Amino acid sequence: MAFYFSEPSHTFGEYLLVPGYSSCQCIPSNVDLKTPLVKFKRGDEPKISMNIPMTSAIMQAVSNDTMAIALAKEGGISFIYGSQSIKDQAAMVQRVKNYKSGFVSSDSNIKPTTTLNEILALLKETGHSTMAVTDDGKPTGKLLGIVTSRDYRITRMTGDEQAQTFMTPFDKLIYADADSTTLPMANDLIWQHKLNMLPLVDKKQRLRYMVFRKDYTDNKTNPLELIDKKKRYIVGAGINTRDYAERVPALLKAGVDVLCIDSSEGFSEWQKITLEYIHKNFGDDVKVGAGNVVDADGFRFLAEAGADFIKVGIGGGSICITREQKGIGRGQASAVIDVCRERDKYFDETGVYIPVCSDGGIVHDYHMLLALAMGADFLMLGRYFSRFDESPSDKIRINGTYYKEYWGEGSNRARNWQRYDLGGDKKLSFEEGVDSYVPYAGSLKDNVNVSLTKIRSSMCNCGALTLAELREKARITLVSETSIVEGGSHDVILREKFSR
Ligand code: MZP
Repeated sequence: MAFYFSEPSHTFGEYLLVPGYSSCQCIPSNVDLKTPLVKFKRGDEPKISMNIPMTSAIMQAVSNDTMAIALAKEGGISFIYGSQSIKDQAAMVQRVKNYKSGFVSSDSNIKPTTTLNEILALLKETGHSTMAVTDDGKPTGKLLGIVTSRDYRITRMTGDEQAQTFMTPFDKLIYADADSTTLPMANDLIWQHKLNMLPLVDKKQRLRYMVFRKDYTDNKTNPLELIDKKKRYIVGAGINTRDYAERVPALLKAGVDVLCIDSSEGFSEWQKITLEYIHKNFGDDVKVGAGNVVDADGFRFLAEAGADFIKVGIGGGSICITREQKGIGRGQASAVIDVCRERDKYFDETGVYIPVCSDGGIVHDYHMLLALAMGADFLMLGRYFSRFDESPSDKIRINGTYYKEYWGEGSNRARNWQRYDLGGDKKLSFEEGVDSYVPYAGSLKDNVNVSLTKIRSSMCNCGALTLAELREKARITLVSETSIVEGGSHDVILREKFSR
């Protein structure tokens, strides 16, 4: 006979936090949102932690290199989507790793013979307006000059002009020696000469690095930015259980920091095989998350298979119709509570802490707080990030209001069959996701700051200054339908109704 769960399946909107005692120390500026990303033994430090508990979803409409850079600046991690060619995904990872380290390897390079039209096409592709002109067009070729938008005037040129005719030539550039110049020295030169970028060359005039003024400013304005030992942004990437033998080495070569198996359902032998292959062939230093699961058994299975973090959530995503199509899934809150209980049990038994990620179904900012209070170490968000400037999708104006496009990986548009494949015929047989619009919301930085301000404030109401304290101290209640009505404004006539 089938197993019946004793509790109905609940989601975040059905719960509230009841405030606890807060001391005078409980002020938002004292709250630390640092959280582990990958598993660690009791007493050890995890190899990767995040400064805020947010990751962006492994989706075409959400996580490209632009999103990854913006989120890492705020302290979180993007997982670059895997439903693209290995080459394209690795190139995105590489762009994030090259973006900034103080010393950046040049990734927009041209030859002296490159035409203005080709330069404009490259600018559109990379978004980088500063291009190094090297003899062979390679990042480490002999530096002959620099082209920036100040060097050309599109309206007065035909587009066929070659870079060598309008670039700022090497003998007019301020540059520095790559071997002896430190980052503070480079920044001093930038300020002294009012430069936007300082090239660093070796004794043979070969380009080694570039140092950008804006990176210096970023450093000052992004105190939580998430960087590796070489001061490069940390970035993740999604993989699947089919082409990992080729995809994983390409992503590692591009410098990826962490991987995550992207699958709609993770309690499967495919995930075990994938995890074992990666750890056997590339070593335990390569960190791989797995999922998605929705109960204790699923967690235990992936923990024993070697997952470095475990992702929770089936059918709760805003664009997801899996529950309607297949009758599979579980309310996101119930799933998180069950899995986190098992995570704690596993930690007690083995001394190994495996972080849990709550993936999908976050509608309001307070849902993030609930997921964290219920035990999630961090969140994965799709709809939330898709609304921002930095997401890859188009911004569209409909009836005077701006929207961004947002589509599921299981939609016909994404056709990510690998995410849903159970050993079938290598195609998406039916849709599990929709193609939609979401209201455009502006910049990632502004929105993330508002959401985190709310989280910090509510944590103080619960008397918690860290996420571990929140998990311990949180007092959570289910709410009745009428008390949900009570929670919004009610029994008043909003002034905006009269001003229409
Ligand atoms: P949300 O933040 O938009 O509510 O949910 C994002 C999550 O939905 C993703 O991280 C992924 O786990 C899941 N997802 C992505 N595509 C689909 C689909 O097409 C989906 N069904 O369910």
